[in-house]
Amino acid sequence: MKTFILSTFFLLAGWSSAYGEDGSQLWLRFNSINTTVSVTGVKGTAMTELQTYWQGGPVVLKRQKGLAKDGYTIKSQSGKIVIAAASDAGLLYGAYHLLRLQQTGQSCDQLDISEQPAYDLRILNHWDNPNGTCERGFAGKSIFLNPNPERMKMYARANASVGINGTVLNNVNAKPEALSTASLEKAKAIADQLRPYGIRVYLSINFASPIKVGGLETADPLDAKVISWWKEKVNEIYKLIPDFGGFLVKANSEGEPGPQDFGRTHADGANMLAGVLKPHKGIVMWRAFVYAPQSPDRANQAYLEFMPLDGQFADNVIIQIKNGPVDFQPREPYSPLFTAMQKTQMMVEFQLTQEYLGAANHLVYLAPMWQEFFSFVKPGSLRAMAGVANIGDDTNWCGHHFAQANWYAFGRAAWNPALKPEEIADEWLRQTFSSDERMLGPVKQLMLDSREAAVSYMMPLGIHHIFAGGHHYGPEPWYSPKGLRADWTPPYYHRADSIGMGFDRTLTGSANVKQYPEALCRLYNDINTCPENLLTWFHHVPWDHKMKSGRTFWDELCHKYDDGVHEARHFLTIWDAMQSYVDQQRFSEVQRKLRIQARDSEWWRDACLLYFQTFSHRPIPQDVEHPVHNLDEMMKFRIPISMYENPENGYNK
Ligand code: GCW
Repeated sequence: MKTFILSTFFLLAGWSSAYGEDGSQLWLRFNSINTTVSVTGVKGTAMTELQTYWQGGPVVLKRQKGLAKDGYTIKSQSGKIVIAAASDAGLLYGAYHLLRLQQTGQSCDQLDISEQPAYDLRILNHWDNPNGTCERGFAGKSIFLNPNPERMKMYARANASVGINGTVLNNVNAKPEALSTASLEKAKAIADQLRPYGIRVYLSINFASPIKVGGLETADPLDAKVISWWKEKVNEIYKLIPDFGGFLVKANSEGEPGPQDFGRTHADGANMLAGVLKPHKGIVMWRAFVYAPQSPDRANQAYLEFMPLDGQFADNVIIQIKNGPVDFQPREPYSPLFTAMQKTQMMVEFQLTQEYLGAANHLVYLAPMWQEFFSFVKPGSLRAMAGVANIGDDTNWCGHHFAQANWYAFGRAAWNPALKPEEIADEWLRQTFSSDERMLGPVKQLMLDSREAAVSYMMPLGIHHIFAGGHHYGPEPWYSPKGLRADWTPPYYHRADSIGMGFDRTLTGSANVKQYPEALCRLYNDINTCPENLLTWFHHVPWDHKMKSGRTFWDELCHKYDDGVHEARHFLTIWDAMQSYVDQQRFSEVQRKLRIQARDSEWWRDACLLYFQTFSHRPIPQDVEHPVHNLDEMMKFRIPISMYENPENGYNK
């Protein structure tokens, strides 16, 4: 009885800042359940959600032909709110839109809304392994290991509430057993749970599956036996999961098998699978993340392998390209394939999990990075958007409460890439924390500044991939163990020497600039016009090169790193002042993380400046805070992998 009274009290009181919250409710922190509002019309998940959480006037859900797939309208009509859509999914998105208006405190009196998504396919990629580890995951184990029905439901609702309609259940480094009958049955169980929320499941496949699972001698995509093995496998999948979405494939990349092992091309491999999936309306998402140890410039490789195949891919193949040409670095130029390929369907892959951005310890809001990408790549030139999930079985799902914002923002941006990062942050904060302006203003600004700050304290001015070997958490610009392939070591990227630092990708260097449209090629090729935030990406910059600020490059570098540290500290100061507007539990958990971030930022600055100083031989300017660590100590220190992620993952690069 006592528990009942207490919990009723909490429900009535709503989520007051006096009580702890654990983040498990994400942005769906509705404080009333089973309202008595009339919701009539089409029955289904949209109706259930509204009946449970909507507190406004009567709602009618109706089907309407002629609206775009997944699109909806919401209109106020004679005292009622009418949500119309062509499909159940559209109605559900409309229902969540209405709930979002409620949760963000907007008026629902005179509604006249019409929405349709920019992309049909808005998809999460989980890098989850069969043993429950998540590659580059920082939020616990895989949620799919022992799917808990309540968690699955929450996962489905969270995705649907931001328009995500697909999920790849397993790692692109796919174990062949992903296609065993036992795992397919598991995938079916998950698909059944997600279907009512308009979410389809997809699988990553290992290209050598016909050998490893099927016992064949080859996986040559042109071999008749191989093709019929795939046909049978795909039939088996569709019997279990009739609306199965298709395959995601990492082939001939980082040691994964692929068509090139049999003298065939990416197009041969992708088209074979596409042919098998086609009768079931399935698709192939074929990744362009390829690079080779012998390549003089890793950034050139995807273009070199894929451009000759432009126009050769089947119509149900989409080439999935990471936003940048190297990896998910804090800042990269966009991958030149996006503007070069003209006759191929493409989708962008963003990384929500912060492999290269401080794992689940740093607050880095990613929407500004995606906005930057879309300022170069026209959203309309893409077919779809994929995000590498940052989700695990941690109570708060993402390890850091603010990492939830990246999951949220991904869905919103895949629905509408023109949404501004500040609008998305505003919505998310209001729903996840509160609409109190005293919190909203400063914390929104913090979020918006966070990515640039991380770039400053980690890798300003175009520096990239100077991460600690293996887990990529902290700085190790010196990391270069004997025998390790060069492109898995930072010196390959920073190339610091007595003259300067940076990777010469100009026409007289690796000629990477040539892969960009002519105007950009010219801009990037000239050290005096190249944007300074990409300077060492494209140029080997002399230490004394004069920057726009009037400083030398070396002095500018010192200032950038130091600015980053000051910003990270400032984030902590901002948050510390938020205690009265945020519940105690999340307040302290975020505070703890921001302290780590501030300390890590010093470590980044000190390690990088002291190390690069061994090449520049120049003093750290007087108006910059001087390092508090010693280089030799930092160089001796190996960051224990177990501090940041599951040690079972065991990376070597
Ligand atoms: O950035 C690298 C990661 C690998 C990852 C790979 C990829 C799944 O370090 O862990 O493997 O990218 O995207 O395939």
